[in-house]
Amino acid sequence: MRKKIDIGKKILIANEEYAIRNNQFLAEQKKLCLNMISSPGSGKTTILVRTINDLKDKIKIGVIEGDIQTDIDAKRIKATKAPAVQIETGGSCHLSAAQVSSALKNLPISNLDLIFIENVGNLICPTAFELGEWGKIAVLSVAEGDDKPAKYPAIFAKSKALLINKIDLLAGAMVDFDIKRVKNDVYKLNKDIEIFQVSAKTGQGMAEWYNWLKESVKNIQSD
Ligand SMILES: Nc1nc2c(ncn2[C@@H]2O[C@H](COP(=O)(O)OP(=O)(O)OP(=O)(O)O)[C@@H](O)[C@H]2O)c(=O)[nH]1
Ligand SMILES: [Mg+2]
Ligand SMILES: [Zn+2]
Repeated sequence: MRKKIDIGKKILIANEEYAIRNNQFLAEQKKLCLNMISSPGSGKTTILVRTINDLKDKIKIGVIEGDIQTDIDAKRIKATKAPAVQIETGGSCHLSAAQVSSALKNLPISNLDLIFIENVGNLICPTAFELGEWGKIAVLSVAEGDDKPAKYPAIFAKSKALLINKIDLLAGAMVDFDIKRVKNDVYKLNKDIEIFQVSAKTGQGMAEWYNWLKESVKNIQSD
């Protein structure tokens, strides 16, 4: 009797083949590629816009923007003059490696050092779909609550770095958020993860994130 493979598994296997090809392509080209994942509104695009502007003279950044609908985020990126390619998923709550493969063809890869993929705002589903990236970056904003790593562990377990964003809101106890608890919970899931506390709005803490990006680009290029 033929073995039954459920449809979800088949989709993931097909995705994996594209992801491996993207990964090989990016490795050959010595380009750092980071897949940014968070809930809607944690600040992914705001972080990217600030990072692109602040690192303009040091790292050449391109962006693949994933959204269910609209090119609002791609326009925000293009306003910085960085190249951006929009993927409208038409309802799907994650990017697929096949979509990223076509988007990569529309970026001026040879002129870039670093390619960010802003995934669809969703803390769960994008975690399961490898895109061929070198690493995942999780973003958690302090307004979402400090229990999120405990409740949604997969993304924190798989990420190379975590940006705890909107720390400006902690001033004057605008929100309750125990950073120590978050760090403890995240390190329990992933002892190697880098954690940065930032405000993409004020720029606080962003320098450490930039140093890590510069170091990561250097490592890929000297590989
Ligand atoms: N106070 C504060 N607000 C921020 C910060 N970063 C982003 N925001 C605000 O949070 C809102 C959402 O930011 P976006 O950058 O659009 O978030 P996103 O994760 O890209 O959202 P989606 O693409 O829809 O998932 C905007 O109103 C930003 O101005 C921050 O560090 N502090
Ligand atoms: Mg966005
Ligand atoms: Zn999905």
